[in-house]
Amino acid sequence: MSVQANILEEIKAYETIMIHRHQRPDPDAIGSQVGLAELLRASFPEKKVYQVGGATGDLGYLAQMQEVDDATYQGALVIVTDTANAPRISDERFAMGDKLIKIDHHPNEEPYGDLMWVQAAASSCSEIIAEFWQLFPEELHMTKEAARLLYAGIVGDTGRFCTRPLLLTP
Ligand SMILES: [Mn+2]
Repeated sequence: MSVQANILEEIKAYETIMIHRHQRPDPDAIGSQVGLAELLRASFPEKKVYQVGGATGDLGYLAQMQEVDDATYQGALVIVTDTANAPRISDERFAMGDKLIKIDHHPNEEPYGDLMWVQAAASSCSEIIAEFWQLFPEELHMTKEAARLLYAGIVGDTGRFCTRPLLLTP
């Protein structure tokens, strides 16, 4: 089974899914994190999916984080996007889940997690999440909001030329 299929199987197996990203987020961190969260909410409405991490500051127009208590991590699947090494993950409670998955596009020099999908050739982690959807079009449902977030992440990491307010303000 491919790692992508494996990740989808794990997502299906868990009732609660916590999604983290790196500290001091950029558009790709939030785009990949919340883009994946929106994709999973649309595809598996019976599951509880949370986006977790510190405040998003001037990127608040992209998305807000959710407040969760420690108990939420009990028996949960934790997915971390766009984060090369564990010390950089925003909110150290990522380690409190039942299983940990790393999805990233930085060189995999500091691996972590039970499962890893690392594709260093990808422009952005948001591109990898978009590819995840493309691999399983029967099971994963894209939404306008997920597309907006993934687009912001892809543009943010692909060209630092971005005139952010013009391109991305909804
Ligand atoms: Mn990135």
